[in-house]
Parts: sequence; C-alpha cells; structure tokens
Amino acid sequence: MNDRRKVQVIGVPFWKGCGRRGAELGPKGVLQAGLEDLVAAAGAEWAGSVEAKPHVPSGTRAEQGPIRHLTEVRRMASAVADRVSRAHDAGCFPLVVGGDHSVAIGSLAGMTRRRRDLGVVWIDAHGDLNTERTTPSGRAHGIPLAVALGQAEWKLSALPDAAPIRPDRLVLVGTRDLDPGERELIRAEGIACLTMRDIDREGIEAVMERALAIAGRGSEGVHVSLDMDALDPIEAPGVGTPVPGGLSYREARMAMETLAASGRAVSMDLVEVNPRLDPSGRTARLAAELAAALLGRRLL
Ligand code: 6HN
Ligand code: MN
Ligand code: MN
Ligand code: MN
Repeated sequence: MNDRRKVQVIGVPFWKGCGRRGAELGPKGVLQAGLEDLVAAAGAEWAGSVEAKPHVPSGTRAEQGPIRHLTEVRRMASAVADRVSRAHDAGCFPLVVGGDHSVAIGSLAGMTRRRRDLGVVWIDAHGDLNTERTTPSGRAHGIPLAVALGQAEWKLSALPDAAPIRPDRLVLVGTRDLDPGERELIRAEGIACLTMRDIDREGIEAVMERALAIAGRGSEGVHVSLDMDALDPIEAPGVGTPVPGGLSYREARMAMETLAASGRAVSMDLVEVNPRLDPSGRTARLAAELAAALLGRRLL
C-alpha cells in the first residue's frame, strides 16, 4: 500500500445480494460520516469518489434459480470490476464501499485482472463460501468466495481477464457463523479460518500476523474485505445479518493498523453497512474510521 497512497472510492449502492433494502445507502452513509476527511487525516491522498451502478434495463424480471437477482448481481459485479481495474491502472488504491458483500465479486475480478496472485483477507462473521447448491438463503452475499475460488457454478473467470483466488492465499478472520456446506468446503480446500475463538486465545495482533503470513506469501499484494458484521453488533448494529460475539472496537482498529503496518494491502471492500438499521449512524462512522486506519500511518 505504501506505494499507493492515492485512494479512489468506488461506491456501490446495491442491496439485491442480501435481500434487505438499506444496504444501497451504505456508500452515502459512509461518505457522509466523513470518509474523505478521515482518509486525509490518515495521510492518504483522496482521488475522489465514483459510483458503480449496474445497468439494468427496465422491465427486467427476477429470474428463477437458486440465487436471487442473479442477473443484476452479475451486472453489478462487471461494473465494479471495470471501476476497480481502472482505479488500479491510475495508480490508486481502490476502496469499494458497498452495498452488500456480493460487491466483492467485482472487486476480486477487477484486482485479479492486474494481480494474478492476489492474497485475500476476509474479515467477516460469515464464511461467504456457499455455492448455488449449498446456499440456505439464495442470497448472493453468501457466495462471493465460492465464486472467487472457482467452486461455484458461476466462476470469477466468467468476468473478462479475471483469475481465481488460490485457496492457500485466502484467510478468513473473525468467523463465527458457518453453514454446513461452508465447513465442508473449508476442510476440503484447506482454507485458513481464524475464528473468534482464535482471536480470544491468541489476541488480534497475532491472528492478523498469521493472516498476513498466509495471504501475503508470494502474493502480489493483499485484498482486504471488511464485512462490518465482523464487529460485535454492539459496536456495529447497522448490518443485515448480525451475529453476537464479534470484534470489539479496539480489536477491529488493531486489525486495520496491523494490516496498514504490513504495507501489503492493495485494495479494500467496506461492506454491509445498512444505515436504515442504524439511525444513530455509528456503524457508518466506524466503517469510515476503519478504512482510514487501514490506509493510515501510526499515531506517533
Ligand atoms: N454476508 N451464510 C448465510 C447465507 O445466506 O449464505 C449468511 C451470509 C451472510 C453474508 O454477511 O456477507
Ligand atoms: Mn460477508
Ligand atoms: Mn457477514
Ligand atoms: Mn448462518
């Protein structure tokens, strides 16, 4: 990251991957919470904010199939991928602000176009490793990593020039809610999963160092995907699928600071902020602070 301190924000006002309205207000919420000032205060340069909106012809009907709104999710992912690879080409750090977590399919497609051996640190209460076969909800925000790994029927490589993520360069952090099919995939592929239990036992700094060692090993930079439901719902109530027992405010900050100090992060998602579920605005504010901490320098 240290070579890429110009930050291009890519807002993705999209909720159809989670089935609950409000996530489309995330980009506006995070920007209004002061993202630009926080990023500047952290010492990074603001290259502006653009929106990636899927072009959906009017009259498009929701199709049948295991994943709802799949046509729109695909269009969104393609729009995000283009924005992300363009930001990368302009020498910027792409910061993708969702929207639900299906937006990460676009980020990963856009980044792997340019960095074939991207490592991924996925900070989330969930695994997001369901496939069309295992999904309990039919929601696209539960499948992005299966798509990225090439384990779902919809493959990342269906997007122009995108390459699959290698399972040995993917790390899940903060996990505490996995579905049966996700557990199976984690075991079968040997995916590193650093759960809340690991964080309780080892501390967040040691866990992040382990995550970096795995995602950063021989990789061309690390993509950080931060689902705000990784945090405890007491800290971040404005998310669609809250799970108790998450990261504290300090743990989340320390996680970002450890990533920042490594200099390995090259792109980030900030997702699942639903301002409708948090009239106080604290979830959006915290999201903005955490992004700035990832982009930032030390306090002293
Ligand atoms: N997220 N595992 C559940 C599902 O529906 O597949 C929940 C997914 C939540 C996804 O929070 O990004
Ligand atoms: Mn997620
Ligand atoms: Mn989640
Ligand atoms: Mn679940």
